[in-house]
Amino acid sequence: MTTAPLNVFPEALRDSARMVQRTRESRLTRRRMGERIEALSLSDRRAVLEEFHPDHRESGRGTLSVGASKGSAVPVELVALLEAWPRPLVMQLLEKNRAAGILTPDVTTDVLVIGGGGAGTAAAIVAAEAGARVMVVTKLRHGDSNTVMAEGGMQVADHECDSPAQHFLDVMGGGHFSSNPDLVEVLVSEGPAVLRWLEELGMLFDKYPTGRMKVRHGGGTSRKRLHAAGDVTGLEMMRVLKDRMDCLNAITVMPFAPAVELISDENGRAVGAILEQLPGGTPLVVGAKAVVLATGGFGRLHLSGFPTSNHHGATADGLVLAYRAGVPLRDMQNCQYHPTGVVFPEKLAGLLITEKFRGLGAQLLNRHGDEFVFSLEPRDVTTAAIIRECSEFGNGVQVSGGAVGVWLDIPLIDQIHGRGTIEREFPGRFKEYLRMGLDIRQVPLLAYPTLHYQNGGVVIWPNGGTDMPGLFAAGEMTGGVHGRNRLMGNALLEILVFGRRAGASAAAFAKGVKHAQEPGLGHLEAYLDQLVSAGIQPGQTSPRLLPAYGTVRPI
Ligand code: MEZ
Repeated sequence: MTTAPLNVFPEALRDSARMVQRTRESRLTRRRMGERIEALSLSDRRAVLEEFHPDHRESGRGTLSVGASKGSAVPVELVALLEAWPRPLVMQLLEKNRAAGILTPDVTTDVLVIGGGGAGTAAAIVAAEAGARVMVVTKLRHGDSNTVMAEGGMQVADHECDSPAQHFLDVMGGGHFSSNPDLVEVLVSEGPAVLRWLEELGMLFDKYPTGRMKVRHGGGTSRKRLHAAGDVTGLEMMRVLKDRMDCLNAITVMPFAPAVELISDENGRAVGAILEQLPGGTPLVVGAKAVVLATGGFGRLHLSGFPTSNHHGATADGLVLAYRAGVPLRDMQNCQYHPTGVVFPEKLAGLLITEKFRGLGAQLLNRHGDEFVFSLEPRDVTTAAIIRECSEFGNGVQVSGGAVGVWLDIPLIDQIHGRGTIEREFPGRFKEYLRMGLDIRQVPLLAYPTLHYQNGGVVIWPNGGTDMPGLFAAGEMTGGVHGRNRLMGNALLEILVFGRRAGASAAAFAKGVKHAQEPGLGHLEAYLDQLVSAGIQPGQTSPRLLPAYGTVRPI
Protein backbone atom coordinates (compact mmCIF):
# COMPACT_ATOMS: atom_id res chain seq x y z
CA MET A 1 0.00 0.00 0.00
CA THR A 2 1.45 3.38 -1.02
CA THR A 3 1.11 6.22 1.48
CA ALA A 4 3.18 8.94 -0.25
CA PRO A 5 0.24 10.60 -2.06
CA LEU A 6 -1.49 11.03 1.32
CA ASN A 7 1.23 13.51 2.30
CA VAL A 8 -0.79 16.11 0.42
CA PHE A 9 -3.18 16.11 3.40
CA PRO A 10 -2.34 17.90 6.65
CA GLU A 11 -1.07 15.55 9.36
CA ALA A 12 -4.45 15.61 11.14
CA LEU A 13 -6.21 14.02 8.15
CA ARG A 14 -3.65 11.42 7.21
CA ASP A 15 -4.53 8.71 9.75
CA SER A 16 -8.13 8.77 8.66
CA ALA A 17 -7.18 8.78 4.95
CA ARG A 18 -5.06 5.68 5.68
CA MET A 19 -8.16 3.96 7.10
CA VAL A 20 -9.84 4.52 3.73
CA GLN A 21 -6.95 2.76 2.01
CA ARG A 22 -7.02 -0.07 4.57
CA THR A 23 -10.72 -0.85 4.21
CA ARG A 24 -10.75 -0.52 0.39
CA GLU A 25 -9.87 -4.12 -0.44
CA SER A 26 -12.57 -5.60 1.79
CA ARG A 27 -15.18 -3.13 0.52
CA LEU A 28 -14.24 -4.07 -3.01
CA THR A 29 -14.55 -7.77 -2.24
CA ARG A 30 -17.99 -7.26 -0.72
CA ARG A 31 -19.04 -5.28 -3.78
CA ARG A 32 -17.80 -8.04 -6.10
CA MET A 33 -19.87 -10.53 -4.12
CA GLY A 34 -22.93 -8.40 -4.75
CA GLU A 35 -23.17 -7.20 -1.17
CA ARG A 36 -23.99 -3.57 -0.64
CA ILE A 37 -25.12 -1.35 2.15
CA GLU A 38 -28.93 -1.32 2.23
CA ALA A 39 -30.84 1.68 0.94
CA LEU A 40 -32.91 3.26 3.74
CA SER A 41 -36.57 2.34 4.16
CA LEU A 42 -39.08 5.10 3.43
CA SER A 43 -39.71 5.69 7.12
CA ASP A 44 -35.96 5.85 7.89
CA ARG A 45 -35.53 8.31 5.04
CA ARG A 46 -38.28 10.49 6.45
CA ALA A 47 -36.75 10.37 9.92
CA VAL A 48 -33.24 11.32 8.84
CA LEU A 49 -34.57 14.11 6.63
CA GLU A 50 -36.71 15.60 9.36
CA GLU A 51 -33.96 15.56 11.90
CA PHE A 52 -30.90 16.48 9.85
CA HIS A 53 -31.75 18.09 6.51
CA PRO A 54 -31.12 21.87 6.62
CA ASP A 55 -34.60 22.52 5.14
CA HIS A 56 -36.07 21.50 8.47
CA ARG A 57 -34.16 24.05 10.56
CA GLU A 58 -36.62 26.53 12.04
CA SER A 59 -33.92 29.19 12.25
CA GLY A 60 -33.50 29.31 8.47
CA ARG A 61 -37.17 29.93 7.74
CA GLY A 62 -39.11 33.18 7.44
CA THR A 63 -42.66 34.01 6.37
CA LEU A 64 -43.52 36.36 3.51
CA SER A 65 -45.69 39.22 4.66
CA VAL A 66 -46.48 40.66 1.20
CA GLY A 67 -47.03 39.49 -2.36
CA ALA A 68 -48.75 36.65 -4.18
CA SER A 69 -47.35 34.01 -1.82
CA LYS A 70 -47.93 36.00 1.38
CA GLY A 71 -47.88 33.63 4.35
CA SER A 72 -45.52 31.11 2.72
CA ALA A 73 -42.35 29.95 4.41
CA VAL A 74 -39.18 30.75 2.48
CA PRO A 75 -35.51 31.01 3.50
CA VAL A 76 -34.85 34.13 5.60
CA GLU A 77 -32.23 35.29 3.11
CA LEU A 78 -34.94 35.37 0.44
CA VAL A 79 -37.47 37.15 2.65
CA ALA A 80 -34.91 39.95 2.93
CA LEU A 81 -34.70 40.31 -0.86
CA LEU A 82 -38.42 39.97 -1.59
CA GLU A 83 -39.35 42.49 1.08
CA ALA A 84 -36.71 45.01 0.02
CA TRP A 85 -37.24 48.19 -1.98
CA PRO A 86 -36.16 48.67 -5.59
CA ARG A 87 -32.63 49.79 -6.41
CA PRO A 88 -32.01 53.59 -6.49
CA LEU A 89 -31.91 53.63 -10.29
CA VAL A 90 -35.39 52.10 -10.43
CA MET A 91 -36.71 54.58 -7.85
CA GLN A 92 -35.43 57.43 -10.07
CA LEU A 93 -37.24 55.99 -13.09
CA LEU A 94 -40.34 55.48 -10.95
CA GLU A 95 -40.34 59.21 -10.20
CA LYS A 96 -39.98 59.91 -13.91
CA ASN A 97 -42.84 57.53 -14.64
CA ARG A 98 -45.02 59.24 -12.01
CA ALA A 99 -44.31 62.63 -13.56
CA ALA A 100 -44.78 61.64 -17.22
CA GLY A 101 -47.31 58.81 -16.78
CA ILE A 102 -45.24 56.66 -19.11
CA LEU A 103 -41.74 55.12 -19.23
CA THR A 104 -40.60 55.39 -22.82
CA PRO A 105 -38.28 52.55 -23.90
CA ASP A 106 -34.80 53.36 -25.21
CA VAL A 107 -34.86 50.29 -27.48
CA THR A 108 -37.46 47.70 -28.47
CA THR A 109 -37.50 44.05 -29.46
CA ASP A 110 -40.15 41.36 -29.94
CA VAL A 111 -38.86 38.95 -27.30
CA LEU A 112 -36.61 40.03 -24.45
CA VAL A 113 -34.76 37.11 -22.83
CA ILE A 114 -33.32 37.92 -19.40
CA GLY A 115 -30.50 35.49 -18.60
CA GLY A 116 -27.76 34.02 -20.75
CA GLY A 117 -27.40 30.51 -19.29
CA GLY A 118 -28.73 27.31 -20.85
CA ALA A 119 -32.46 28.06 -20.42
CA GLY A 120 -32.21 31.63 -21.72
CA THR A 121 -30.04 30.65 -24.67
CA ALA A 122 -32.36 27.78 -25.64
CA ALA A 123 -35.36 30.14 -25.39
CA ALA A 124 -33.62 32.75 -27.55
CA ILE A 125 -32.69 30.23 -30.25
CA VAL A 126 -36.21 28.85 -30.53
CA ALA A 127 -37.83 32.30 -30.48
CA ALA A 128 -35.48 33.55 -33.22
CA GLU A 129 -36.06 30.42 -35.30
CA ALA A 130 -39.79 31.20 -35.05
CA GLY A 131 -39.14 34.57 -36.64
CA ALA A 132 -39.10 36.85 -33.58
CA ARG A 133 -36.63 39.71 -33.09
CA VAL A 134 -34.80 38.59 -29.97
CA MET A 135 -32.58 40.37 -27.47
CA VAL A 136 -30.70 38.49 -24.73
CA VAL A 137 -29.56 40.53 -21.74
CA THR A 138 -27.29 38.93 -19.19
CA LYS A 139 -25.83 40.12 -15.91
CA LEU A 140 -22.31 38.84 -16.55
CA ARG A 141 -21.02 37.34 -19.83
CA HIS A 142 -23.13 35.20 -22.12
CA GLY A 143 -22.84 31.68 -20.72
CA ASP A 144 -21.84 32.64 -17.15
CA SER A 145 -24.31 30.42 -15.32
CA ASN A 146 -24.83 27.23 -13.38
CA THR A 147 -25.27 25.47 -16.74
CA VAL A 148 -21.56 25.60 -17.53
CA MET A 149 -20.74 24.33 -14.04
CA ALA A 150 -22.95 21.23 -14.39
CA GLU A 151 -20.70 18.22 -14.49
CA GLY A 152 -22.32 14.84 -14.19
CA GLY A 153 -24.91 14.69 -16.94
CA MET A 154 -28.49 14.90 -18.16
CA GLN A 155 -31.21 12.32 -17.62
CA VAL A 156 -33.07 11.13 -20.72
CA ALA A 157 -34.96 7.84 -21.03
CA ASP A 158 -33.74 6.70 -24.46
CA HIS A 159 -32.58 3.12 -23.88
CA GLU A 160 -34.64 -0.05 -24.48
CA CYS A 161 -34.84 -0.95 -20.80
CA ASP A 162 -36.16 2.49 -19.94
CA SER A 163 -39.12 4.70 -20.80
CA PRO A 164 -40.40 8.22 -20.15
CA ALA A 165 -43.00 6.60 -17.89
CA GLN A 166 -40.25 5.08 -15.73
CA HIS A 167 -38.45 8.43 -15.71
CA PHE A 168 -41.74 10.10 -14.66
CA LEU A 169 -42.05 7.78 -11.65
CA ASP A 170 -38.47 8.48 -10.56
CA VAL A 171 -38.95 12.25 -10.76
CA MET A 172 -42.22 12.09 -8.85
CA GLY A 173 -40.81 9.77 -6.17
CA GLY A 174 -37.54 11.69 -5.84
CA GLY A 175 -39.57 14.87 -5.30
CA HIS A 176 -41.69 13.19 -2.57
CA PHE A 177 -44.70 13.23 -4.94
CA SER A 178 -44.92 17.00 -4.64
CA SER A 179 -44.03 17.94 -8.26
CA ASN A 180 -46.61 19.24 -10.72
CA PRO A 181 -47.30 16.04 -12.76
CA ASP A 182 -48.16 18.02 -15.90
CA LEU A 183 -44.71 19.63 -15.88
CA VAL A 184 -43.02 16.31 -15.15
CA GLU A 185 -44.85 14.66 -18.05
CA VAL A 186 -43.54 17.36 -20.39
CA LEU A 187 -40.02 17.04 -18.95
CA VAL A 188 -39.69 13.30 -19.47
CA SER A 189 -41.61 13.04 -22.76
CA GLU A 190 -39.54 15.69 -24.49
CA GLY A 191 -36.23 14.31 -23.20
CA PRO A 192 -35.46 12.13 -26.24
CA ALA A 193 -36.18 15.01 -28.66
CA VAL A 194 -33.89 17.32 -26.68
CA LEU A 195 -31.13 14.70 -26.80
CA ARG A 196 -31.50 14.47 -30.60
CA TRP A 197 -31.44 18.27 -30.86
CA LEU A 198 -28.20 18.45 -28.89
CA GLU A 199 -26.63 15.77 -31.07
CA GLU A 200 -27.69 17.68 -34.19
CA LEU A 201 -26.09 20.80 -32.73
CA GLY A 202 -22.86 18.83 -32.35
CA MET A 203 -22.71 18.05 -28.62
CA LEU A 204 -20.16 15.32 -27.92
CA PHE A 205 -21.69 12.79 -25.53
CA ASP A 206 -19.81 9.84 -24.03
CA LYS A 207 -20.31 6.87 -26.35
CA TYR A 208 -19.09 3.33 -26.94
CA PRO A 209 -17.08 2.69 -30.14
CA THR A 210 -20.33 1.40 -31.70
CA GLY A 211 -21.85 4.87 -31.31
CA ARG A 212 -24.22 3.79 -28.56
CA MET A 213 -24.63 6.35 -25.79
CA LYS A 214 -23.08 5.50 -22.43
CA VAL A 215 -25.60 5.86 -19.61
CA ARG A 216 -25.00 5.86 -15.83
CA HIS A 217 -26.96 5.75 -12.62
CA GLY A 218 -27.72 8.85 -10.61
CA GLY A 219 -29.00 8.89 -7.03
CA GLY A 220 -32.63 7.82 -6.73
CA THR A 221 -32.98 6.60 -10.33
CA SER A 222 -34.35 3.18 -11.19
CA ARG A 223 -32.56 3.02 -14.56
CA LYS A 224 -29.22 4.12 -15.96
CA ARG A 225 -30.20 7.19 -17.98
CA LEU A 226 -27.57 9.80 -17.25
CA HIS A 227 -25.93 11.05 -20.45
CA ALA A 228 -22.66 12.88 -19.96
CA ALA A 229 -19.80 14.59 -21.74
CA GLY A 230 -16.99 13.51 -19.40
CA ASP A 231 -17.38 15.68 -16.31
CA VAL A 232 -17.93 18.87 -18.29
CA THR A 233 -21.44 18.15 -19.55
CA GLY A 234 -22.86 21.65 -19.00
CA LEU A 235 -19.83 23.34 -20.56
CA GLU A 236 -20.11 21.18 -23.66
CA MET A 237 -23.86 21.87 -23.81
CA MET A 238 -23.30 25.62 -23.61
CA ARG A 239 -20.66 25.39 -26.34
CA VAL A 240 -23.15 24.08 -28.87
CA LEU A 241 -25.98 26.37 -27.73
CA LYS A 242 -23.75 29.42 -28.15
CA ASP A 243 -22.57 28.15 -31.53
CA ARG A 244 -26.15 27.76 -32.68
CA MET A 245 -27.04 31.22 -31.47
CA ASP A 246 -24.03 32.80 -33.18
CA CYS A 247 -24.78 30.97 -36.43
CA LEU A 248 -28.33 32.34 -36.47
CA ASN A 249 -26.74 35.79 -36.60
CA ALA A 250 -30.09 37.26 -35.60
CA ILE A 251 -29.97 37.70 -31.84
CA THR A 252 -28.65 40.78 -30.02
CA VAL A 253 -26.73 39.91 -26.86
CA MET A 254 -26.03 42.50 -24.17
CA PRO A 255 -23.55 41.27 -21.54
CA PHE A 256 -23.10 43.04 -18.18
CA ALA A 257 -26.66 44.33 -18.40
CA PRO A 258 -28.64 42.94 -15.44
CA ALA A 259 -32.40 43.50 -15.44
CA VAL A 260 -33.41 45.24 -12.22
CA GLU A 261 -37.18 45.65 -12.78
CA LEU A 262 -39.84 44.54 -15.23
CA ILE A 263 -42.04 47.11 -16.93
CA SER A 264 -45.75 46.55 -17.43
CA ASP A 265 -48.61 48.18 -19.31
CA GLU A 266 -51.96 49.47 -18.14
CA ASN A 267 -53.41 45.91 -18.39
CA GLY A 268 -50.72 44.35 -16.25
CA ARG A 269 -48.89 42.75 -19.20
CA ALA A 270 -45.08 42.37 -19.07
CA VAL A 271 -43.73 44.72 -21.73
CA GLY A 272 -40.01 44.91 -21.09
CA ALA A 273 -37.46 45.60 -18.39
CA ILE A 274 -35.13 48.18 -16.92
CA LEU A 275 -31.44 47.30 -17.21
CA GLU A 276 -28.68 48.66 -14.98
CA GLN A 277 -25.61 48.37 -17.17
CA LEU A 278 -22.30 47.45 -15.53
CA PRO A 279 -20.03 49.05 -14.65
CA GLY A 280 -21.42 52.40 -13.65
CA GLY A 281 -25.12 51.63 -13.59
CA THR A 282 -26.31 53.44 -16.74
CA PRO A 283 -30.03 52.69 -17.16
CA LEU A 284 -31.51 51.26 -20.35
CA VAL A 285 -35.25 50.68 -20.75
CA VAL A 286 -36.04 47.84 -23.14
CA GLY A 287 -39.56 47.55 -24.52
CA ALA A 288 -40.70 44.09 -25.61
CA LYS A 289 -43.85 42.30 -26.74
CA ALA A 290 -42.97 39.30 -24.56
CA VAL A 291 -40.38 38.65 -21.85
CA VAL A 292 -38.64 35.39 -20.87
CA LEU A 293 -37.07 35.26 -17.41
CA ALA A 294 -34.27 32.72 -17.08
CA THR A 295 -31.97 34.16 -14.43
CA GLY A 296 -31.14 30.98 -12.50
CA GLY A 297 -31.31 30.33 -8.78
CA PHE A 298 -30.20 31.62 -5.40
CA GLY A 299 -27.12 29.61 -4.40
CA ARG A 300 -24.98 32.69 -3.81
CA LEU A 301 -27.29 33.74 -0.98
CA HIS A 302 -25.39 31.09 1.06
CA LEU A 303 -28.51 29.96 2.94
CA SER A 304 -27.80 29.16 6.60
CA GLY A 305 -24.15 30.03 5.97
CA PHE A 306 -23.56 27.03 3.67
CA PRO A 307 -20.85 27.20 1.01
CA THR A 308 -22.15 26.86 -2.54
CA SER A 309 -21.31 25.19 -5.83
CA ASN A 310 -23.03 28.02 -7.75
CA HIS A 311 -21.66 30.70 -10.07
CA HIS A 312 -21.37 34.25 -8.76
CA GLY A 313 -24.51 35.53 -10.44
CA ALA A 314 -26.90 33.16 -8.64
CA THR A 315 -28.55 35.81 -6.44
CA ALA A 316 -32.28 35.26 -7.13
CA ASP A 317 -32.73 38.38 -9.33
CA GLY A 318 -35.48 36.88 -11.49
CA LEU A 319 -37.42 35.75 -8.42
CA VAL A 320 -37.45 39.32 -7.14
CA LEU A 321 -38.61 40.73 -10.49
CA ALA A 322 -41.36 38.15 -10.98
CA TYR A 323 -42.58 38.32 -7.39
CA ARG A 324 -42.91 42.11 -7.46
CA ALA A 325 -44.98 41.66 -10.62
CA GLY A 326 -47.42 39.38 -8.81
CA VAL A 327 -46.22 35.91 -9.83
CA PRO A 328 -46.55 33.34 -7.01
CA LEU A 329 -43.74 31.08 -5.80
CA ARG A 330 -43.79 27.43 -4.74
CA ASP A 331 -41.57 25.01 -2.79
CA MET A 332 -39.18 27.80 -1.87
CA GLN A 333 -38.36 26.29 1.50
CA ASN A 334 -36.88 23.22 -0.19
CA CYS A 335 -33.30 23.72 -1.17
CA GLN A 336 -30.85 21.27 -2.59
CA TYR A 337 -27.63 20.70 -0.70
CA HIS A 338 -25.45 18.57 -2.96
CA PRO A 339 -24.02 15.81 -0.75
CA THR A 340 -20.47 16.30 -1.93
CA GLY A 341 -18.98 19.77 -1.97
CA VAL A 342 -15.23 20.18 -1.54
CA VAL A 343 -13.94 20.49 2.05
CA PHE A 344 -10.22 20.20 1.35
CA PRO A 345 -8.36 22.09 -0.10
CA GLU A 346 -10.14 24.93 1.71
CA LYS A 347 -9.73 27.35 -1.20
CA LEU A 348 -12.13 25.21 -3.24
CA ALA A 349 -14.62 24.89 -0.36
CA GLY A 350 -18.15 24.22 -1.57
CA LEU A 351 -17.26 23.44 -5.16
CA LEU A 352 -19.01 20.47 -6.71
CA ILE A 353 -17.61 16.95 -6.54
CA THR A 354 -19.90 15.42 -9.13
CA GLU A 355 -22.35 12.66 -8.26
CA LYS A 356 -21.02 10.85 -11.33
CA PHE A 357 -18.17 9.67 -9.07
CA ARG A 358 -20.75 7.83 -6.97
CA GLY A 359 -22.55 6.72 -10.13
CA LEU A 360 -19.35 4.88 -11.07
CA GLY A 361 -18.90 3.30 -7.66
CA ALA A 362 -17.11 5.81 -5.37
CA GLN A 363 -18.30 5.24 -1.79
CA LEU A 364 -18.98 7.68 1.06
CA LEU A 365 -16.97 6.73 4.16
CA ASN A 366 -16.67 8.05 7.69
CA ARG A 367 -13.41 8.76 9.47
CA HIS A 368 -12.94 5.06 10.23
CA GLY A 369 -13.08 4.20 6.54
CA ASP A 370 -16.54 2.62 6.92
CA GLU A 371 -19.44 3.06 4.52
CA PHE A 372 -22.36 4.59 6.40
CA VAL A 373 -24.96 5.27 3.70
CA PHE A 374 -25.87 3.83 0.32
CA SER A 375 -24.15 6.34 -1.95
CA LEU A 376 -26.98 6.62 -4.49
CA GLU A 377 -29.87 7.54 -2.24
CA PRO A 378 -31.82 10.58 -3.48
CA ARG A 379 -29.73 13.68 -2.84
CA ASP A 380 -31.62 15.08 0.13
CA VAL A 381 -31.36 11.73 1.96
CA THR A 382 -27.60 11.36 1.32
CA THR A 383 -27.06 14.93 2.51
CA ALA A 384 -29.02 14.38 5.71
CA ALA A 385 -27.14 11.10 6.36
CA ILE A 386 -23.76 12.85 5.99
CA ILE A 387 -24.80 15.62 8.38
CA ARG A 388 -26.01 12.99 10.88
CA GLU A 389 -22.77 11.00 10.58
CA CYS A 390 -20.75 14.11 11.41
CA SER A 391 -22.95 15.90 13.94
CA GLU A 392 -24.82 13.09 15.74
CA PHE A 393 -22.40 10.18 15.53
CA GLY A 394 -19.18 12.24 15.62
CA ASN A 395 -17.73 10.19 12.77
CA GLY A 396 -16.75 13.07 10.50
CA VAL A 397 -13.19 14.06 9.69
CA GLN A 398 -12.29 17.35 11.39
CA VAL A 399 -10.33 19.89 9.38
CA SER A 400 -8.48 22.78 11.00
CA GLY A 401 -10.66 25.90 10.98
CA GLY A 402 -13.72 23.97 12.16
CA ALA A 403 -14.81 22.35 8.89
CA VAL A 404 -15.82 18.71 8.90
CA GLY A 405 -16.28 16.17 6.13
CA VAL A 406 -16.56 12.55 5.06
CA TRP A 407 -14.42 10.72 2.52
CA LEU A 408 -15.40 10.00 -1.04
CA ASP A 409 -13.33 7.01 -2.08
CA ILE A 410 -12.66 7.89 -5.71
CA PRO A 411 -9.68 5.53 -6.32
CA LEU A 412 -12.17 2.66 -5.97
CA ILE A 413 -13.48 3.55 -9.43
CA ASP A 414 -10.30 2.45 -11.21
CA GLN A 415 -10.33 -0.77 -9.24
CA ILE A 416 -13.92 -1.50 -10.27
CA HIS A 417 -13.77 -0.43 -13.92
CA GLY A 418 -10.06 -0.70 -14.72
CA ARG A 419 -7.09 1.67 -14.74
CA GLY A 420 -7.58 4.82 -16.76
CA THR A 421 -11.29 5.14 -15.99
CA ILE A 422 -10.90 8.14 -13.67
CA GLU A 423 -8.78 10.08 -16.16
CA ARG A 424 -11.13 9.24 -19.02
CA GLU A 425 -14.44 9.87 -17.25
CA PHE A 426 -13.39 12.92 -15.22
CA PRO A 427 -10.91 14.79 -17.43
CA GLY A 428 -11.81 18.20 -15.97
CA ARG A 429 -11.68 17.41 -12.27
CA PHE A 430 -8.74 15.01 -12.61
CA LYS A 431 -6.51 17.80 -13.93
CA GLU A 432 -7.90 20.41 -11.56
CA TYR A 433 -7.15 18.32 -8.47
CA LEU A 434 -3.75 17.29 -9.80
CA ARG A 435 -2.81 20.96 -9.95
CA MET A 436 -3.64 21.09 -6.22
CA GLY A 437 -1.37 18.09 -5.63
CA LEU A 438 -4.29 15.67 -5.22
CA ASP A 439 -4.06 12.65 -7.50
CA ILE A 440 -7.62 11.35 -7.29
CA ARG A 441 -6.56 8.02 -8.77
CA GLN A 442 -4.78 7.49 -5.45
CA VAL A 443 -6.36 9.66 -2.77
CA PRO A 444 -9.95 10.07 -1.58
CA LEU A 445 -11.54 13.53 -1.41
CA LEU A 446 -13.04 15.09 1.67
CA ALA A 447 -16.63 16.22 1.11
CA TYR A 448 -19.57 17.84 2.90
CA PRO A 449 -22.96 19.10 1.63
CA THR A 450 -22.89 22.35 -0.34
CA LEU A 451 -25.80 24.58 -1.41
CA HIS A 452 -26.38 23.49 -5.00
CA TYR A 453 -29.86 24.13 -6.34
CA GLN A 454 -33.11 25.97 -5.79
CA ASN A 455 -35.77 23.25 -5.98
CA GLY A 456 -38.71 25.67 -5.95
CA GLY A 457 -39.35 28.92 -7.79
CA VAL A 458 -41.96 30.89 -9.71
CA VAL A 459 -45.07 28.98 -10.68
CA ILE A 460 -45.13 28.20 -14.41
CA TRP A 461 -47.53 26.48 -16.79
CA PRO A 462 -46.48 23.67 -19.13
CA ASN A 463 -45.97 26.18 -21.98
CA GLY A 464 -43.57 28.24 -19.84
CA GLY A 465 -46.18 30.95 -19.19
CA THR A 466 -46.77 32.60 -15.81
CA ASP A 467 -49.69 34.37 -14.14
CA MET A 468 -48.48 37.66 -15.68
CA PRO A 469 -49.55 37.95 -19.34
CA GLY A 470 -46.53 38.22 -21.62
CA LEU A 471 -44.13 36.89 -18.98
CA PHE A 472 -42.58 33.45 -19.50
CA ALA A 473 -39.99 31.73 -17.33
CA ALA A 474 -37.72 28.71 -17.47
CA GLY A 475 -34.91 26.95 -15.65
CA GLU A 476 -33.77 27.01 -12.05
CA MET A 477 -35.79 30.09 -11.14
CA THR A 478 -39.04 28.17 -11.72
CA GLY A 479 -40.76 25.69 -9.43
CA GLY A 480 -42.94 22.62 -9.84
CA VAL A 481 -40.81 20.32 -11.99
CA HIS A 482 -38.78 18.82 -9.16
CA GLY A 483 -41.15 19.40 -6.27
CA ARG A 484 -39.32 19.31 -2.96
CA ASN A 485 -36.22 17.48 -4.19
CA ARG A 486 -34.54 17.28 -7.59
CA LEU A 487 -32.73 14.17 -8.80
CA MET A 488 -29.37 14.49 -10.47
CA GLY A 489 -29.34 15.26 -14.18
CA ASN A 490 -32.89 16.60 -14.38
CA ALA A 491 -31.76 20.24 -14.29
CA LEU A 492 -29.89 20.16 -17.60
CA LEU A 493 -32.93 18.49 -19.13
CA GLU A 494 -35.33 21.00 -17.59
CA ILE A 495 -33.47 24.08 -18.84
CA LEU A 496 -33.69 22.82 -22.41
CA VAL A 497 -37.22 21.41 -22.37
CA PHE A 498 -38.74 24.46 -20.68
CA GLY A 499 -36.30 26.99 -22.17
CA ARG A 500 -37.38 25.88 -25.65
CA ARG A 501 -41.05 25.94 -24.64
CA ALA A 502 -40.78 29.41 -23.10
CA GLY A 503 -39.01 30.68 -26.25
CA ALA A 504 -41.65 29.22 -28.58
CA SER A 505 -44.54 30.51 -26.44
CA ALA A 506 -43.00 33.99 -26.14
CA ALA A 507 -42.48 34.19 -29.92
CA ALA A 508 -46.08 33.10 -30.55
CA PHE A 509 -47.39 35.58 -27.97
CA ALA A 510 -45.31 38.41 -29.48
CA LYS A 511 -46.83 37.75 -32.91
CA GLY A 512 -50.32 38.46 -31.55
CA VAL A 513 -49.66 41.76 -29.72
CA LYS A 514 -48.37 45.29 -30.40
CA HIS A 515 -45.83 47.20 -28.32
CA ALA A 516 -47.42 48.75 -25.23
CA GLN A 517 -49.13 52.10 -25.58
CA GLU A 518 -48.37 53.08 -22.00
CA PRO A 519 -45.40 51.17 -20.62
CA GLY A 520 -44.75 51.93 -16.98
CA LEU A 521 -44.28 50.63 -13.45
CA GLY A 522 -47.87 50.13 -12.29
CA HIS A 523 -47.10 46.66 -10.88
CA LEU A 524 -44.27 48.14 -8.82
CA GLU A 525 -46.50 50.89 -7.40
CA ALA A 526 -48.90 48.18 -6.25
CA TYR A 527 -46.08 46.19 -4.63
CA LEU A 528 -44.68 49.26 -2.85
CA ASP A 529 -48.17 49.93 -1.47
CA GLN A 530 -48.11 46.44 0.03
CA LEU A 531 -44.68 47.03 1.56
CA VAL A 532 -45.85 50.27 3.12
CA SER A 533 -49.05 48.63 4.46
CA ALA A 534 -46.92 45.88 6.01
CA GLY A 535 -44.79 48.55 7.71
CA ILE A 536 -41.68 47.79 5.64
CA GLN A 537 -39.76 51.02 5.20
CA PRO A 538 -37.12 51.80 2.52
CA GLY A 539 -33.70 50.54 3.59
CA GLN A 540 -32.62 47.27 2.01
CA THR A 541 -32.72 47.17 -1.80
CA SER A 542 -32.98 44.34 -4.31
CA PRO A 543 -32.22 42.63 -6.65
CA ARG A 544 -28.78 42.25 -5.20
CA LEU A 545 -26.97 41.30 -8.46
CA LEU A 546 -23.79 40.05 -6.79
CA PRO A 547 -22.95 38.42 -3.48
CA ALA A 548 -21.59 40.80 -0.85
CA TYR A 549 -18.03 39.68 -1.59
CA GLY A 550 -18.43 39.97 -5.39
CA THR A 551 -16.99 42.83 -7.42
CA VAL A 552 -17.21 43.82 -11.04
CA ARG A 553 -14.22 45.90 -12.06
CA PRO A 554 -14.37 48.42 -14.90
CA ILE A 555 -13.17 46.85 -18.14
O1 MEZ B 1 -27.88 17.64 -11.88
C1 MEZ B 1 -26.93 17.92 -11.15
O2 MEZ B 1 -27.01 18.67 -10.18
C2 MEZ B 1 -25.63 17.28 -11.42
C3 MEZ B 1 -25.53 16.52 -12.67
C4 MEZ B 1 -24.65 17.40 -10.53
C5 MEZ B 1 -23.47 16.54 -10.44
O3 MEZ B 1 -23.29 15.95 -9.39
O4 MEZ B 1 -22.69 16.43 -11.38
